[in-house]
Amino acid sequence: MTTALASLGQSILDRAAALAAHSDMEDGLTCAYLTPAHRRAQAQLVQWMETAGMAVRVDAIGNVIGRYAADPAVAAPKVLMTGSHFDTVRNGGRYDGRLGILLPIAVVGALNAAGIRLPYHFEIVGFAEEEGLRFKTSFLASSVLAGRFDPALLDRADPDGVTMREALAQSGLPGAGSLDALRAAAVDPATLAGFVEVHIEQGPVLLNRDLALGIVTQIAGSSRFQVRVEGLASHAGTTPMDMRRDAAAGAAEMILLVESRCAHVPTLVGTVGQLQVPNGSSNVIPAACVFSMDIRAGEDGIREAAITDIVMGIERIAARRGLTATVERVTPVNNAPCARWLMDQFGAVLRKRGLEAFELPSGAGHDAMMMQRMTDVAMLFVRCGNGGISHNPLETITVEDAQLAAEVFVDFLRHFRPQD
Ligand code: HGY
Ligand code: MN
Ligand code: MN
Repeated sequence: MTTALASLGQSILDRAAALAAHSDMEDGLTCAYLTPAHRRAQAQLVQWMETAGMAVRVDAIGNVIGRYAADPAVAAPKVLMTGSHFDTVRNGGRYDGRLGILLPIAVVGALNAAGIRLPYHFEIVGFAEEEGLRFKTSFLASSVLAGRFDPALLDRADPDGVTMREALAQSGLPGAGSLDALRAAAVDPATLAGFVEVHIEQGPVLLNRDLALGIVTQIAGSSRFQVRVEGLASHAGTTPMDMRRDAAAGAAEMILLVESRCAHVPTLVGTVGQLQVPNGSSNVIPAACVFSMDIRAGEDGIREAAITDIVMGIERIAARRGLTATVERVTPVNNAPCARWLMDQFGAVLRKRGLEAFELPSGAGHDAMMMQRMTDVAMLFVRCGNGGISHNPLETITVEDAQLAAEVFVDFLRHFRPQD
């Protein structure tokens, strides 16, 4: 086993680099749902899982699911699931999501090479879509697995006007986007022993504490919105300042409201990451402005209170400026606590190695949030270098941390016992 474990860290980093070569853009990594690059990444994962010794299937939404079958001597084995997403944000990092697929594949390869079977089926899921880049549908892939797919999403269009229904129909995926196939892809929770996700931390907490690994206590809930502000187009040179109904100026005031409302409450954060003046011209007062809004907090009540205040504030600003504002809630996901019994099994493994079993909450969203709706979950965070930056090409981990995380994950799997 020791030989098989020797260079897992390097192989994980090498594969992350190889997977990042499949990109929608030439100079950086963008892998949006069901693009040609996304399909190539998916095919690569199938191949790596098969090589590692897994039986692989691709489901109706495009998830790649590899099974490392249980020791045949075990009667009625349950399934322990792991995984994360292989889609990315625009110009993102190569470890966000992908680490949680590549690390367990490397681990299964090592177990298989050493002839070690586990007393449960171990499944790795490469989730096809978590980031929401193409259809503004974050957690799409895990929602299908968790039996929570929203059929209304099939009519949602990407920026080129292609609906998800059309994209799935042309995808070659099983079921071609039929609702029956998407519903049938749900996993029966009774078969599961739990879900664990390895993920890069995407923040500076572990780095600042000089720790390679951490155990997640809970994942902060998040709500995303699209806000459309409408005003009146008129001449930039002739319309007096007090006669304008400027949608962009109104949006600017609304964005500052998001910032100020979220600024002084612990764990509460608010972000406007997209902002457009559709069909704008430099010499025309903006008739419309569209922006995204992402609000998160460690407690659902804190997030909901902030949302209420912000939406009321947006309406007040619009009314004062003679504008209209429409606020559409895109994806609400509640706070997801991790299961103490699973966290404790990670903690025991870390302590046995003489490492601190440090616990921290996650401010970023993860597939584990959706899986937590159907089974108990836990997450292992791996230190993020470069000051903890993520959703950025500068995102990085070290080969030593990847190696340690893989070894800890092996220990976890070999000691894992389902809850009675
Ligand atoms: O936005 C998030 O938290 C996640 O990385 N999709
Ligand atoms: Mn991400
Ligand atoms: Mn992620």
